[in-house]
Amino acid sequence: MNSLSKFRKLAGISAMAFAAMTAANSISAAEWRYAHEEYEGDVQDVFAYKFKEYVEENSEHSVKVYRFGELGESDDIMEQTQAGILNFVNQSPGFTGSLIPEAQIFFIPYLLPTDMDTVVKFFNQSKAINEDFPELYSENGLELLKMYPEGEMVVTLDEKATSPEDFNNKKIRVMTNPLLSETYDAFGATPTPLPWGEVYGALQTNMIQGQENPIFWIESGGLYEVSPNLIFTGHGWFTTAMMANQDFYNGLSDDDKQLVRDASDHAYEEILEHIDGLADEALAKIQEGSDEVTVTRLNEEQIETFRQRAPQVEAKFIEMTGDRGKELLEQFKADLEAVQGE
Ligand code: 6CS
Repeated sequence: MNSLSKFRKLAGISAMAFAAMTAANSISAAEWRYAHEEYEGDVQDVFAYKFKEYVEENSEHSVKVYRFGELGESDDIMEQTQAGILNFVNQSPGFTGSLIPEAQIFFIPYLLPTDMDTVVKFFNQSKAINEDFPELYSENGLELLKMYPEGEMVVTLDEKATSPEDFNNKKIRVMTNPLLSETYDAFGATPTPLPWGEVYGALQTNMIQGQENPIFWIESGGLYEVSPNLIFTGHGWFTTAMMANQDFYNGLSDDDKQLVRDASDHAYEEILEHIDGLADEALAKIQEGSDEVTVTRLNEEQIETFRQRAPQVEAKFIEMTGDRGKELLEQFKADLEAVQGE
C-alpha cells in the first residue's frame, strides 16, 4: 500500500472512530431537569445555577432549571420529582411536612440561634442534618443532597407589633405544614396556610394581615409593598432542601453520582457566601423603595414573651412525630450544643 492510500485508510478509520465517539457521547450526555421554588437571582436560583455550572463544566451533561411558576407550586414540583418527571427538586421543609412530618422540626420556634456563623457551623456539622435527614427522605424515594439556610425569618404585618397580644386577631400566612400553624397559634395569631402563589394577593386584599419570610424574599417578592411593618422576632431560619429522585440517582454511574455530590457541595459553599450580608442589602433596598416601611427589632424582654410559648410547639412536634421525632430533636439539640460550645 502506498503512503497516500495508507493515509486515506487511517483518515477513514479515525473519522469512523470520531463519529462513533461523538455518538457515544451524545448517548451518555443527558439533560437533567431541576425545579425550585423561587425567582431569578433568589437564593434557590443561585444554588441551582451553581449546580448547573459545575455539572456542565465537569461533564457532558446539561441541567435545565425551572423556576417558580414554570411547573406549578412547590407541591407540584415535588410530585413531579417523585414521579420521575423531574430529576432534581429544591423543596423547603415548610412544604414537606405532610410527606415527612419530622421535617417540621425547623418550625419549633427559638430552636436555631439567630447568629449566622453558628447556624452555618450547625448545617456543616450536624448529624441530624447530614445523616438522619437523608434517611427520612430516602423512605420517600428521595436522595437528599443538601439542606441549607436561606435567611432569618422576619414577620411582616399591617401594624407594628412587639408582643403576642399584638398578634391577636391577625391572620398570618404560614407555609402549608401543620406545626408552623401551631407556632403562630402559640404566638397568639390566627395561622392561615397558603401556597406561595396566593400570598401577595391575600395581603393586598387584607384577607390576611401578615406573613413570615427572610428579608431577601420580602424584598424580591415585593411583600413590603403590601405588608410594610417588619418585625424581627428572632424565632427561626428559613431552611430549604435540595434532592434527587432516588431511582434516577441510584441508576447513575459511580462517576455521575460523584459529579452530582460534588456539584451539590460546590453550590452549597457558594450559597453560604451568597447569603452572607444578603439580608442587610435587601433591607437597605426595601428602605430605599418605601417610606411606609417600619422595622421593629424586639429586645430580649419582648422576645422572651414569644420564647415562653415555644415548649408547647415542641410538645406538639413530638406528638406529631412520635419516638423518631423525639430522637431527631434530641440529636438536633446535641448538634446545636456542640457548635455553640466551639
Ligand atoms: O414563603 C414561601 O412560600 C417562599 N419563601 C421562600 C423564601 N422561598 C420559597 C417559598 O415558596
